[in-house]
Formats: sequence, structure tokens, C-alpha cells
Amino acid sequence: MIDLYFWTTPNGYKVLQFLEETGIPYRLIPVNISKGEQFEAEFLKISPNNKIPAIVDHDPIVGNEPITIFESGAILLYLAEKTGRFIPNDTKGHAEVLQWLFWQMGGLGPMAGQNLHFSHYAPERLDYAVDRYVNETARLFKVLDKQLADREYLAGEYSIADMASYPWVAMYKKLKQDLSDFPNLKRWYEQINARPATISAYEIGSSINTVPTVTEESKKILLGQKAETLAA
Ligand SMILES: N[C@@H](CCC(=O)N[C@@H](CS)C(=O)NCC(=O)O)C(=O)O
Repeated sequence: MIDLYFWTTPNGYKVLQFLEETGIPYRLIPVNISKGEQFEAEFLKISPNNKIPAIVDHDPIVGNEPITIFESGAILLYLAEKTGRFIPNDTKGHAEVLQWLFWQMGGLGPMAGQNLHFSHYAPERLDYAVDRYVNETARLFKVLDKQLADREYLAGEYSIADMASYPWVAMYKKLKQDLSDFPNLKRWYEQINARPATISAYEIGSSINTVPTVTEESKKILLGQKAETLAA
């Protein structure tokens, strides 16, 4: 049994997609990051960076002790290796998936995250910052679009690399992008969007998201973090 500590954000959906694709038994544990539940001591033991997603695998690959993992890329890789699904075994195919997974973790995720911050949540409008991150998101979408010009998925078969990028591309409107500017990416997006596991992951996610996630109170929690926030 896998416990998935989850909230309805792109990084959470990456792992939920994987679990729905494979059908391995899991329990969803919502962590309402708008209410500050990510700072609860029990959660920080699992995820010291106070962020979802995180997992506890009660039936790990080795040993009898439960394994805890935070960081969505590390979780996807662990689950792919545990199940033998969504990552090839051969060295070349494995490396291709890893490079696109790391590209998402180090590039698309952080840049799109800053785009959301400055486009929607920053307390003052900073044109320079909005332009920088909207343009950088567009450049990264173009990288995906070019990669997808002559292949169905980012690295061979549908893989954890696609699952990592999909939830961020799915936010294209909030990221101020027009998918018709990226026809190959649009085709890829529509293909993944129609997968039964993607549909069920988003249905499950939306069923737990019953309160508005971004309020003035939640902004103080999410946007006002300092070293002292974790001091206790
Ligand atoms: N690099 C991390 C980023 C995770 C992340 O940013 N999670 C956000 C939601 S998408 C979060 O939990 N934020 C809560 C907070 O910052 O307090 C990953 O990919 O797992």
C-alpha cells in the first residue's frame, strides 16, 4: 500500500496519474497547503521541504521498513522502478526518459511556478517578472513542441517524463500560453488528456478540492515563507 500525500496542484497530479495508470493500491491523504497542513510535524518528517507530493511505501522494494519519499521526480522514478512500468530497461531508453524528467523538474516546473506566482498571486504587478516567466514558459513549451514533432511521446513510449510535464502543460491558460502556437504539443496534450487514467486522476483530485485554494489567508501561508517558518 502506498500513501500519497496530495493536493490538487500539478506536482501532486503527476504521481496520482502514475498510480491511476498502474492500478497499484494506494491511499490518498489530502494535505491542504492553503491551510498550512504542510507544516504539521508528522508531514515534515516525510517531506522536510514542506511540499506535496510525498509518499510512504508500506511494501517497499527492499526491506520491511516503510520508505518515505518526497520530490515528485524522485517519487515517479521510484514507482517506475518498483513496478517496471513507464520507464524502459535499456540504458539508452532509460537515459532518454531521465533527461526529460530532469528537464521538467529543473526547468518547466520551477519556471511555470514563477509564472503563476507573478501572473496571478504577487501582491504587486511587476511587468518585468511577468514577461520574463511568461516568455520562458513559452520557450519551454517550444522545446516540448519541437521534441514532439516526430514522435508521439517525449521519450519513446508514454513514460514518467510525459506524466511529469503534462499537469504543467494542462495549466496553459493560467500560464498565459496558447496551445495553437504549439501544434505538436497540443496533439500530445489532447492525447494524454483523453487517457482513462488521466481522466480518473483529475476526477479524484477535483472531488477533494472543495474549498477555494487561494484566499488572502492562504497567500500569507504560501507566499510569506521564511527560514523562521520552519524554525520550530
Ligand atoms: N520540486 C517539488 C515541488 C513541490 C511543490 O512545489 N509543491 C507545492 C504544490 S505544487 C507545495 O506543496 N507547496 C506548499 C508550500 O510551498 O508550502 C516537487 O516536484 O515535488
